Amino acid sequence: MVKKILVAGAGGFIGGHLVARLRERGDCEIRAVDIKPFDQWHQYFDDVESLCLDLRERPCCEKVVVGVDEIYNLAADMGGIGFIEGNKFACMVNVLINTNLLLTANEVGVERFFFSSSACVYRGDLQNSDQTNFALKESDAYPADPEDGYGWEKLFSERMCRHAMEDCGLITRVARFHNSYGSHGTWSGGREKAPAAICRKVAFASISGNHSIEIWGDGTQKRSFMYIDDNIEGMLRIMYSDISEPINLGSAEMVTINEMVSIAEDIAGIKLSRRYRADAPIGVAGRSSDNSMILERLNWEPSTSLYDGLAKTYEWIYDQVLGSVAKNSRIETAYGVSRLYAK
Ligand code: GKE
Repeated sequence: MVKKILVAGAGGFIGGHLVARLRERGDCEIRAVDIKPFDQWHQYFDDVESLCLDLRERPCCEKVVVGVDEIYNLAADMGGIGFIEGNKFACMVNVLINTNLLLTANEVGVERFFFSSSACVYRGDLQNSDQTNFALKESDAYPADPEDGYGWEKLFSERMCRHAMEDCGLITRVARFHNSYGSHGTWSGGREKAPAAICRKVAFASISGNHSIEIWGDGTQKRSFMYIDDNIEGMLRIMYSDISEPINLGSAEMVTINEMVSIAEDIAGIKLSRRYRADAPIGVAGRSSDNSMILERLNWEPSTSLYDGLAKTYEWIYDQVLGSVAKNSRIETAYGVSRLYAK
C-alpha cells in the first residue's frame, strides 16, 4: 500500500524542498497544501496534488487529512528576525494550524506527525552577550523563556504534540530547526533570514558595482546556519526514528555575521565596505546547535559547511537579483514588514 503524505506549508522554503525530495524518492503519494496562491509557491509541481487552503480553519484541515498516513507540519506565518520581532501576534496565531492538524489527524487515524519547532524556543538568558558558549542542548528550553511571540507558540505546540502522543497515541516527532538556508527560499521583502539577505546584498553590490553592504547590528552576532539538504535529510531521519522528545536539527558550525559576510565576499570575489545599522533587529547575541543528542540517537548530524552551502545559495540568489534588476523591479532592501494586524 503506497503511503499518502501531507506536507502542510508546501509552498514555503522548507516545505517546497521536502515535496521535491519526496517526489524524487517516488515511493509515496504527496498532498501539498499552503495558504499562498500557487504562483507564490517557491516550488510547485504539476504532478503533485496541490491545494491552496487556510489551515488555521478547522474545516480546511478536515479536508486535507482525509486518507493521509503521515503529516509534516511546516506551515507557519514566519520569517527572519526582521519579521518575527514586528509580528508577534501573527506568529502566535500559527498555533491554530498545529492544533487543528493534530485534532483532525487524531480523528482520521494518521500514523505519524512531524512538527517543525525552532531554536527560538530556547531560554533567552543562555543566548545573551554574557555567554561564551552558545551551543544549546535540548534541556536548555526549560525553565521556559523563549523568544516572545514566535518562540512561545513553538514551545506550546511542542507540548501539544507530546500530549497528543501520550493521550491519543498519535506518534509525533518534533525537531527544533536552527536557521535553515538554501535556494528556492525567501531572499527579499523583509521575511528573509540572514544568509539569504547577505547573499542578496552581496549579489546586488556585485551587479551594481556599488561595493558596500549594510549589516544589521554590529556584525558580532553569532549563529549557526543549516543547509536545506541537511534540514530535509534530518527531518526524514527524525520522523522515522524512535525519538519521541524534541531534538535539535541544526549545524554546530557557529560564525559571526561578519564572518558570514566575509565568506559571501570570497564566494562573490569582491570586497565590500561595511555599514552597520544599530537600529535594525538583532535578536539574540548568539545561538548554535549542540548536536550531542542527534549524534547519539542517529549517529548523524548536519554536515554541509557554511562555505559550501552559501556558495550554492549565492549562485541561485545572484540569478534572482539579476532577473529583478533586468526587470528594473524594486528589490525590498529595508527591514521590517507592515504589521499584519495593525489597525
Ligand atoms: N534577516 C537579516 N537581514 N538578518 C541580518 C541582516 C540582514 O540584512 N544583517 C545582519 N543580520 C543579523 C540579524 O540582526 C541577526 O542578529 C542575525 O543576522 C540572524 O538574523 P535572522 O537570520 O533574520 O534570524 P535569527 O537567527 O535571529 O532568528 C531566526 O531564528 C530561526 C531559528 O534559528 C527567527 O527569525 C526564525 O526564523 C527562526 O526561529
